[in-house]
Amino acid sequence: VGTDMDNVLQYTSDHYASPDPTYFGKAKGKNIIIIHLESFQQFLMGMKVNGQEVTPFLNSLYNDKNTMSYDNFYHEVGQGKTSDAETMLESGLYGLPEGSFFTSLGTSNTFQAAPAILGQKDGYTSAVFHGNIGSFWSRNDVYKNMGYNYFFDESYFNQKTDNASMEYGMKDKLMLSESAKYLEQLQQPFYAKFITVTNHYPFSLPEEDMSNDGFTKPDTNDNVVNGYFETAHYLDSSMQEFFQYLKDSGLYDNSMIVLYGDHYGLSNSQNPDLAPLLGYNADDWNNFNNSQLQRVPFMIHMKGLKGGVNHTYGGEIDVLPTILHLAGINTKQYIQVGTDLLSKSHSQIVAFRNKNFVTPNYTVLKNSNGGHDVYNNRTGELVDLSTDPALSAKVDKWQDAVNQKLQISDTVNNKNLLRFYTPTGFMPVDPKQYSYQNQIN
Ligand code: GP9
Ligand code: MN
Repeated sequence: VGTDMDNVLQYTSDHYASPDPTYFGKAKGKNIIIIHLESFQQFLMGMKVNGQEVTPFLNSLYNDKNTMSYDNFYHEVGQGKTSDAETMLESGLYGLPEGSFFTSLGTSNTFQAAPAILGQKDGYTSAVFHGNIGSFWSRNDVYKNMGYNYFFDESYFNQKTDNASMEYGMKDKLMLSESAKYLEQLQQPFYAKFITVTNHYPFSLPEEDMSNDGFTKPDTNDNVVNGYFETAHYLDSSMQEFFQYLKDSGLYDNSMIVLYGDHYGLSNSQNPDLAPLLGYNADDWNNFNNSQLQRVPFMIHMKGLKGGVNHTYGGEIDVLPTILHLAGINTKQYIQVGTDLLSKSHSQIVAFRNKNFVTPNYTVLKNSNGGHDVYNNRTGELVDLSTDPALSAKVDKWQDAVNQKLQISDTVNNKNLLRFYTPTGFMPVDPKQYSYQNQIN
């Protein structure tokens, strides 16, 4: 164990990316609101269907002068889907190559995660809002290990009428509007996460929740593809309502709001039906195109923040150091394998959970012959590595870096190594301190 931990510490110290002083502490003491946009992919941004924008509010936010938006930000989840995305954002470590880290190890492992770090370093109160039952993905155990003060699950919400919920929980608009009464009572500054769910497979929005703004879904051969645009449109409108609430309540003025898409909504098998809507011929659709659709939105919005669309390559593993640095918290001593997206030394090699990866110029995907295919991002063409030994050597070097990063993370998680390492000034989290039982209803 000694050597394992030594290797991990060596790795994080070698790969540490120091914060850019322009951004460090920009959001110091602000509330931090994380909005988890379920199954929301980047291609939706700015897209029109039947002449109408799918996500008009999020589009305006994306282009807002106070939003830092990313257009080369990738999801990096495996089978753990939502829970993997949460794992990365909260802990700075990946989910597992198989299964869900939340349900297998997250219930017992030691964490040094966002709620505890922000709570201990800067007095943040932390809370999660989610309209599903608390045991889904073992959240009610995992959040205690992360040091979340509150978890407002389905039992905290009153709207239990027949049509208030769908398969994975309460409809977003109902969950978000009813969260207000709890959010307003949280001691500030708070770190609050809202996990939306209506834009979830199979993307079938009930008639009564459809907008009356004339939006009509596309008409492809696949109903799941068509429905995706309708539920995304609903999610967009629920975000508009939520932002309006934040403004009306005054919380907006002292909050940094972070939005991200957790993972794909449409799977590779559905992408050929989606292709024509994106301007592609379904017959030409290939694995490179699939990998491009792993992009999800990442936006940081705050009054006074200098916005713009940032083309830096990165992924979900990079969010925690980015946010902590904005909050003015040093990350050097924490075991996090991503790097601050705003740092001059941020690594732009984006590792997918299956060891495929993307760099600003190339996309490298395992092929069925046990080797890998290298695509040129700009042209989408396959690169012939046999004619370019220099590039071939680089690809091998990048692949080693990707493998190492995932392996370091897996070692920490599989061996529960954080129980042997407590950063100076950090107090281990005692999950017994937290109870999420609802005593209100
Ligand atoms: C359910 C939700 C969905 O509570 O967060 O998880 P997913 O199926 O996307 O992993
Ligand atoms: Mn999800």
